[in-house]
Order: sequence, then structure tokens, then C-alpha cells
Amino acid sequence: MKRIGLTQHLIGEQRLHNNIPAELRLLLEVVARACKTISHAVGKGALGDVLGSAHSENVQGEVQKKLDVLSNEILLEANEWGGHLAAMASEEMETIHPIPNRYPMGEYLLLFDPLDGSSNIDVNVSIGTIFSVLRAPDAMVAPTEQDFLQPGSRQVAAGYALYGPQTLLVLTTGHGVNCFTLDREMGSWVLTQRQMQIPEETKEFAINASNTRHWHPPVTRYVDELLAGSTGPRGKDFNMRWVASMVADVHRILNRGGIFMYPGDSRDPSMPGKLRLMYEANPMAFIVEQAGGAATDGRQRIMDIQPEKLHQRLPVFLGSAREVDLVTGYHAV
Ligand code: P6P
Repeated sequence: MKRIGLTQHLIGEQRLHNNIPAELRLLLEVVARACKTISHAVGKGALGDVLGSAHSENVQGEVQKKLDVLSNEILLEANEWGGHLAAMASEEMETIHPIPNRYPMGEYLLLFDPLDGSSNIDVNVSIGTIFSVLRAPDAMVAPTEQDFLQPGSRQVAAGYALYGPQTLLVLTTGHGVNCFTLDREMGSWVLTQRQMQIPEETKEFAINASNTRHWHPPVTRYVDELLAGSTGPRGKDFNMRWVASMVADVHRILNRGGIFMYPGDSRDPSMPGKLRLMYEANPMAFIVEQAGGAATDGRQRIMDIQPEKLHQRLPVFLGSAREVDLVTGYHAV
């Protein structure tokens, strides 16, 4: 297949669909370049003094790894000066990061989880970067947190980088999902999967089963039916996978089908779930829906949720539409 790079692909999209304004294309190319830099740092491991704890906590109260902090800095520095953004928001920062006055302000808002799956860094298991792009409100003068609180349906682009055996970039601008593989020798992203579609049928599910005793009844019912396999109502056997890196689990589902679940549970009623809406669930929901899948919080479409807080959490069920519809239906009874 003729090699098509990220820029050529995005310019093609711009011409074909006229749905990628040049400013958005340039922003996506900057984010992709930053992910290359993160991939390089991640790949050094112990040789690059990037492993271990940063001896600091993020807004979530989680101990930050050195690579969490480094990845966040790489994304901030790469995106500050280009003139495409009005502000940024990150899992690693309590408040929004307005573009410094010394740089021109643009029309987009960028949100990201700079390094998702940090618990896997020190044991060399795949991790990733997740990002979401919103348009800044027209009337906005100085960006505030409120400007970010838009439902996921307003995203103009979303994607993730997966730092695994290959480094991949999966991207949607609302016209399907495409995957690029990093050619490390050339330092360029090459289109390797076009218009990804989540298989409707699946035999895999992803959930952290150590929380089984805390699940609410609809989740218990759904998972018990999967575990009953060919002897139960589903009439076939299922397999379980849990990487504890959302990016890795979602990428497997995009390719092989399946359902990813991080439900809320009875441990802490004040915690509706572990995952965050703005920079984990929304971008992944956009990608999954563009690939023919579904994404709910157990009761409603994730991308319909009106955010109230920048770092708000929610239950997440996403993947093959048939499976998501089934477990969501169990929440309604
Ligand atoms: P647990 C990583 O910390 C993350 O946010 C997701 O990438 C992942 O799916 C989940 O948390 C893993 O959570 O409770 O299984 O460690």
C-alpha cells in the first residue's frame, strides 16, 4: 500500500470533507509530534531516569510518576506557542492552563490525559496518551474552566497514542477512525488502518474482576451471564482481558470487538466511577462511536452528558454496540 503520512491524510480529509480547518489540522500535527516525543521518553525506561515516582500528587490525589509529569510538560510546551489553542486542561493539573500572553490565542481547547495507565510504566506494560479537542466558545475573551464544560458531542477531534510494541496514533475528526504507526527510523506517522470498525460480535470483555463483590446488580447480572458461557443465556464462552491501561484495552476492542467496563460500585457512593469524563471517557466515546460502537455511563450516552466539573468521574461501558446496549438495558430495569 502506498505510504500515506499523517499530514497527507489530514490534508486529504480537509479537501475531501472540508471538515478539518487548517488550524485544526496544524493542532493535530503538533499533538502527534508531542506524542512522538513522549514515545521516545517512555522507550528509554530505566536508561533515561524516567521511571519511578515524581514524589508529588495530582489533583486526583494519585502519586505522580516521573513520566506523568514529563508527558504533561511535553504536551504543554509543544502546544503553547502555535496559536491554535486558547487553553489546555490535563488530568495532571488542577486548573486550566491558559495560553501565555506572549503567544497568540487560538480557537480550540485541548484536553488530555498525558500518560494513561501509569501504574504500568515501571513494569513495561503498554500505556498511552488520550486527547480531546473542543472549539472555544465564540464569545470567550479569557478562557475559564466553564468554557471547557461542553458535552462530548461537541468534540471536533479526539485520539490516543498507544506506547506498546508499536507506537500507534488513533484519530477521529468525526469522519471515521484511522490508525497511524510510528516509523521510528523516519520519525513519521504512517497510515496503517483506515476507517476502523468495531466487530459487532465479540467473545471478550474487560473489567477489573477484583471488584466483583462491590458491583451493583446490573453489572453482576451481565458479567455472570458472560461467565456462564455456553451453559448460560449467552450460549457461548467468553474470554476476559484487563490490561489496566484504558488505551490498550480500547485499542484491542477497536480491532477484535469486546466491551470495556469501569462501573461505579458500592465502595464509595460519592465516587460514581474511577474514569474521568472530559479527557478519558469523552474522547474514547467519540472514537468508539465513530467506529460503529457505543459508549454509555450505564444509563445515558456518554457524549450527551453535560459536564459540571473539569475532573468529574463517571461509570464507563463502551465497545461493541450490542454488548453496551445489553448491559445498559440491565441498568434500566
Ligand atoms: P484499576 C489507569 O490508571 C486507568 O485510569 C485506566 O487506564 C485503566 O483502565 C484503569 O485506570 C485501571 O484501574 O482499578 O484496574 O487499576
